[in-house]
Amino acid sequence: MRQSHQLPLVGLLLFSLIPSQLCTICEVSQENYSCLTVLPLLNTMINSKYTRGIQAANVLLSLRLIGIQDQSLERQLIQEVKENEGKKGLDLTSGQLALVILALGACQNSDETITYVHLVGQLEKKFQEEIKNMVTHDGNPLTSYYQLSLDVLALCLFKGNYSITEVNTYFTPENKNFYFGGQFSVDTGAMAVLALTCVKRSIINGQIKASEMDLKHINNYTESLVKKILHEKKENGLIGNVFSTGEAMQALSVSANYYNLTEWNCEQTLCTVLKEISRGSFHMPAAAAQILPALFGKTYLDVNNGFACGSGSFNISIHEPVPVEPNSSSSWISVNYTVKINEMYFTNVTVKNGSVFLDVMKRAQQINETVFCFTYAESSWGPYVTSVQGLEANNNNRTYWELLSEGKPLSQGVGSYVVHNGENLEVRWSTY
Ligand code: CBY
Repeated sequence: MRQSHQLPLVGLLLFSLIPSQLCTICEVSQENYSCLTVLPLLNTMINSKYTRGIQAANVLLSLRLIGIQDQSLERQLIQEVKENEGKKGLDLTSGQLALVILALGACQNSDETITYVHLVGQLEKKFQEEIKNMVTHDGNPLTSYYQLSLDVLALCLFKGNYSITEVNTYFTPENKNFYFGGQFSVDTGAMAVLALTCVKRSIINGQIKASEMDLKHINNYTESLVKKILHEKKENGLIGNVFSTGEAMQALSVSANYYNLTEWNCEQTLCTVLKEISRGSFHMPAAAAQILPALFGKTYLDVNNGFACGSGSFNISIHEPVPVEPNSSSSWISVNYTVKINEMYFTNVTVKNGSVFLDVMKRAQQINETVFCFTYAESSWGPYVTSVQGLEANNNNRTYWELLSEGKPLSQGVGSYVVHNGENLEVRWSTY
């Protein structure tokens, strides 16, 4: 318990001391450096209000991969799964269930994984429901291709049934589900590369039967997705944006034979990521969980590879929430807020300095309930806006409420994006 209060301070102190030679290898070495980089991330992952219930799966998976045990988190997740099973059918999305399977099965011996075998059967059904939805709704899954990739990955790693023909039909890199508004989604592509690599390995080692043609397709898809991922590499080394980089690193590390090693400077990417960690960019547990494995050279493909899992040298149990510092400055700022459907609905609101997008939406709603009313759901990335003026986002139609500032899409959600004085904010009814 006492540890929890020390973590932020120790993390902060050590952080300012990160030596520059950290950037000379493409992995932070566990013996020498892990505490320097990882403490702030661990603190975020374990102490956040978002590491609750099913959202703990992503965190647990990453912790296990790097060899950290957290029994309290494990108990919490198992409890959540049991409660969910009590309800009629599992109330989880396919990708959430896949993450639960990956998390509970990660780095365990085979006896322990047997306990969760029935979950794999449920995932098979959920994966089929995704496919069925695509057939009936113009190729749109119930959720996203990010989740379908997680499904294939979990089914592949934990010996579930899936059809190679379906994988080959749906995972063509030109499929619209790899794109949002015409932009290639690095997160989605990276997860698909991990899934396809697992499938490829299963074919090669004879675990699953497939024709030579199937294997050729999988190779071609992987190669093309890897190209698209590398195409999104920025000058500073990030791939896509700061939040997709961790998973892109995992994808590139399992697919090194599909690109020329001069095409990606892993050390540069790692170095920029370390800087971003010190700037606090990974303050959401989902963000921390998605970057952590790559820092240790681990990938989700290592979950059932006992040797590759972390050595388990840490054993922590810290569950004191970090007290949120009250906003010391009580100054106020004014921002412009627009809801755009076909028409524009505009207001100017005054909020406390340091407020996030969600505060602006709440304030606008107080001003005019009819025009600015909205609903949101909690996700592992924080609140996700589901409706404005009663108009609901719908995956079957690829519609959603897009967040913008000065006309440009934001790369953070309503709960994290801190607004500035005089800023022009917008929620826009969009298709992806
Ligand atoms: N998780 C999922 O299925 C999510 C997959 C994901 C590709 C995800 C990003 C990547 C990840 N690493 O987790 C994703 N987002 C998807 C699929 C979507 C679509 C959701 C609907 C669907 N079909 O499932 C959609 C509608 C295209 C979408 N994301 C919208 C948004 C905006 C949300 C606005 C709102 N209504 O609240 C927003 C804010 C973009 C915008 N400007 O409007 C957005 N996403 C962002 C910024 C993000 C990043 C979050 C970063 C952060 N710090 O908050 C993201 C990591 C993520 C979550 N989206 Co989407 C991408 C990134 O920037 N790298 C499955 C589950 C089991 O884990």
